[in-house]
Amino acid sequence: MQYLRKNVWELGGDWADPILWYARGVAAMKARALAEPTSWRFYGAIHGIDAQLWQQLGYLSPSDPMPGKAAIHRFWKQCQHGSWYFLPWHRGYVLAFEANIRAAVMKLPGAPTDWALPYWNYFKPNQNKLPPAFASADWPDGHGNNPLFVQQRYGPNNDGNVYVPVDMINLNAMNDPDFTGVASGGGPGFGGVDTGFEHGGRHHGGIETQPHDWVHGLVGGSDPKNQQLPGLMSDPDTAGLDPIFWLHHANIDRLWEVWRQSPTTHVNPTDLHWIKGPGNIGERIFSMPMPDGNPWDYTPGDMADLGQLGYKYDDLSPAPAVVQPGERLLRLGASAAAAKAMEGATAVASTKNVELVGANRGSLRITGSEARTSVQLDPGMRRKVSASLAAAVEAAAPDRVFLNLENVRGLVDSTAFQVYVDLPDGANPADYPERLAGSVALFGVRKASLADGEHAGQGLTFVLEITDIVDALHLSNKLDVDALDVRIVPVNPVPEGAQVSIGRVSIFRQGR
Ligand SMILES: [Cu+2]
Repeated sequence: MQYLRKNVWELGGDWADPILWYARGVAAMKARALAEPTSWRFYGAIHGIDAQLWQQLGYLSPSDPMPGKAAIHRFWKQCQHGSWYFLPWHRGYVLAFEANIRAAVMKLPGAPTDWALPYWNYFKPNQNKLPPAFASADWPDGHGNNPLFVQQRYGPNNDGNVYVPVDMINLNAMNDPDFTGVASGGGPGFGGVDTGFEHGGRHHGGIETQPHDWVHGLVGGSDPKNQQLPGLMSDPDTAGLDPIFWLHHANIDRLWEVWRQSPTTHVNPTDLHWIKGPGNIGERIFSMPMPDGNPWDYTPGDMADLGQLGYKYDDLSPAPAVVQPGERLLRLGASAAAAKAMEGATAVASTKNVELVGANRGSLRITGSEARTSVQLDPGMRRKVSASLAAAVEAAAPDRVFLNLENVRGLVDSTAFQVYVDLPDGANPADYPERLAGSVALFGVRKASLADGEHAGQGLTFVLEITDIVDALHLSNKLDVDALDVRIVPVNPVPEGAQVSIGRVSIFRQGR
């Protein structure tokens, strides 16, 4: 049987059959005790669990019997973030969860045998609102206790109106030619940087930063009465408890397949270290509890080809492309043939020659509705970037340039901000969309800031490609400066108590 995952907004109604059956399956998993490996909360804990936070949010009571130690060690706290395992780990997690829901559904009278998880494509026009079945406290018959409803889902304005503001998310990562990123300041890659088992890694990959992290923070928000209490979706230790999590991750999973198929030069890592996964070097394996009571162990290699996994998506149309190097050449007046040649050139494996172009001085505290800093540019490096951009008109593709926000720390995961480069003094950022370097949501920042956490509180690092901005500055002769201004514009004012800071703001160049 091949299962078909469909768009949740195009099923034919707010409570179309696949959603109704999903709700019944969720209710069945929620009825099981925490200690049962196929229970709702056990599956949430596979992603992550913070006992104190779960208790504060009403998802754990001191009287809950816990699973055995072996089960906890095998299954809990597995989610892979800030890692090239982000995509394959989540693909297996969603597959196993879907199998458990389907098994629960098939025990009910009149159930379909081909139920598949719908996905939420917030990019499609008029589909950025939370699907209505998730927003209602009631079942379709008007009675309460709808298991898809979550109290702690606050939305982008922390007022309970849940939607994804479309101007805050993008698909830029779909144009990244490389799956694997560079941890030393260069491109984040479509899928993330080369790591071992990484439950909360520091460098978020391209598709992980945008739209993945953003949708988490925008949907979850935080409790308006206590901003340090996240909505479930905002924090990796609670995200798996929200039924919308699975539709968001089905969409991220779909985007991986869209990226892989178009263009055909996009390929998954062929590195054995990726294919065989962390278990192969003596680290934890990826393992999920299945409905028959047995664990299912998998490797990233097992997840690489959708055709082998027994399911597909109803829509894999390519994402709208942002400016490609070839278009840039046309813009500069090159011949169409030269531009065409350039399109192929992006597929060639890069040498990953990464160098620091400049950095700001000292740590930057983010409070209120704006923060500014200035990145000092090394004159020699600046000339190198300019020369590469100038030469690109006739020759090879130019350097790629990346803005790094290093060691971002804080206590509130729903914090999100937009990052602008070289805005004129006093300018309203909204008037300068061409200076928007990108946007960052701090999904996972609380854990990454704990001094006793896995990375000793070093925080998260985000990488935004600014090649186009630097290119435009170069073309208008504005790159010949000692420093570039960087302005941070939070979506909602950041309270002092959130303790958000950026350790260093830096710019790197990466040769093609
Ligand atoms: Cu996620």
